[in-house]
Amino acid sequence: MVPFDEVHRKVHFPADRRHRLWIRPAYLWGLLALVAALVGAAWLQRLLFGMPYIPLDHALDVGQVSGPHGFPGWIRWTHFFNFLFLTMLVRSGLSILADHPRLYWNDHCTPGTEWIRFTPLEVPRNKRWTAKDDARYISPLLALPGYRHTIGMARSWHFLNVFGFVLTGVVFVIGLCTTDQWLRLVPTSPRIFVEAWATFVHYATFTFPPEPNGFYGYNALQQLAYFATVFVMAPLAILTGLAMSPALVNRAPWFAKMFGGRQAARSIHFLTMVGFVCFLVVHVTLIVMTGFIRNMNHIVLGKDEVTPTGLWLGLMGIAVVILVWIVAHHVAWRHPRRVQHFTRAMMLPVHKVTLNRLDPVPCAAPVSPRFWPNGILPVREDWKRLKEGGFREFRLKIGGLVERPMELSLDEMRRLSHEEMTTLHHCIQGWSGVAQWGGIPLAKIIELAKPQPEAGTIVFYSFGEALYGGVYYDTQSVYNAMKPGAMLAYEMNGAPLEDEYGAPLRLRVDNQLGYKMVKWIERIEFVESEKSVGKGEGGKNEDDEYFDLLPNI
Ligand SMILES: Nc1nc2c(c(=O)[nH]1)N[C@H]1C(S)=C(S)[C@@H](COP(=O)(O)O)O[C@H]1N2
Ligand SMILES: [Mo]
Repeated sequence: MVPFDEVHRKVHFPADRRHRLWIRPAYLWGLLALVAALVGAAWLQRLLFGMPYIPLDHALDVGQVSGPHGFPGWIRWTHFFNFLFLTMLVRSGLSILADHPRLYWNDHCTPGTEWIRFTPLEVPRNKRWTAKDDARYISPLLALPGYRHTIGMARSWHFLNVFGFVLTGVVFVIGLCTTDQWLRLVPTSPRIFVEAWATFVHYATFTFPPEPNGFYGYNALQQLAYFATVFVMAPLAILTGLAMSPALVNRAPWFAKMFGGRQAARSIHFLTMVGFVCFLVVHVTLIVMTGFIRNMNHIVLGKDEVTPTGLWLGLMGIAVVILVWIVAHHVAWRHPRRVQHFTRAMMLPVHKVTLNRLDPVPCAAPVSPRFWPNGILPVREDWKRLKEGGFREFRLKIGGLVERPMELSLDEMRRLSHEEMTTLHHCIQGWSGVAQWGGIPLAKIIELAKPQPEAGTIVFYSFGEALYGGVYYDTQSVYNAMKPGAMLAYEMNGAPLEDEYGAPLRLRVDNQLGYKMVKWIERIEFVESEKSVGKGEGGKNEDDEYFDLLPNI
């Protein structure tokens, strides 16, 4: 159960819960102009040339059909599960979006460059404003699990449903390809575009086109819409989802570039969601308006009849989906640890054989003009004293299961080994940024300290506190610490690390998300496994916010 004490209430249920949608005016006008142009053209055509003719092909000759028709069981079930998983993805996605309520086309996420934002606030320039400060409240009626900064649980539900969504899609496409049902979706003649436009002219001028019986065939616009959701939007949603993975993007920057970059991928991921929701609204409206009872029998029972059974069963199906939303909401708030562990059991093995094997390569982009900060500056007296002395007195303590425990000053580290790497930082909240980091490779620390064979995990303890109090810490497997670019950084963009960004020392491991990269490091400790530290989940965010142990995505 998430404790809803004063600190949690402040984070999850803040006083400022205003919603506001702002879209760059040029985009809004562009969209309006596009819609006006299409509808205007439709009216013009109708007024000047009359309503365009739509050929009534075999689809209308009910009962005399030789081609594909009907809705076999695999279509009816995948249709149901698709509705379930898609709505769960949308709802959990909205919680994720609210955690960084801005979308950009540039990977620097420079405040003011967003094209859309879901917050009334502009980023203040005169005070420290972290990404956590920027997170917005979203109603749990809309989002899963809703409230503010619940991204740990939101991601759990999102990823669990990805498994279901992808599996459903695979079953559906295999079904299509192994029967003649694909002919109902895939356009086989360019004539379809002409007919689709003719159909659009009907709708846009408030006239129903001649309606084929959906049991036997679709109208051209309908077919194109179905084709686009299955073969364009769904793959695009999956690929842009992957293009937000630090492990993948920092190994193969071209993957994100295909979509215009990591943030463009995030924007497109959002737009596919908008596409799915628009589709859902239009789809349901037309289902209701073009023979609701018959249509429900088609998709629920697979029968072309006009009896109420399909409608009732269908409404029950919808009720089941809504029940799943409600149960998921309660499970997220009451049993977050179980959800976290279940998600880990599903994801970790997959990550270990896929994304986690990828090694980061340097990023070619220029450094970001303004890198979003996160976290709470240390308030400890010893850190403040060290800071006053320019961190000359700072000694990094390295201990635990090592043959050679040691203390190192910044100068000593610099002399031991210095490496530089420019990387794209990915925060779990959604923003990214490019910076050049300079520091000592973790591989060098491991070589010097000589961990004992049983030491599998390195713990990094911060001088700073975490969101809900207590020392901020996180862990790395020794395996990951040996990767290229894994370093203790004391420089950022060629200058000593500023306080805000983790002075005197911070971690960089750019195949993972930002929360793993502890700032203001005080000491590091080699242990057998993360289970012996804190609540045993692998880090302060993993303990308190139900984040993943291995966030390669
Ligand atoms: N000590 C400490 N380290 C921390 C955090 C924190 O809250 N405390 N936040 C993490 C998160 S969520 C991110 S995204 C990065 C942000 O690094 P930046 O402030 O340099 O952008 O630091 C990570 N390291
Ligand atoms: Mo983060």
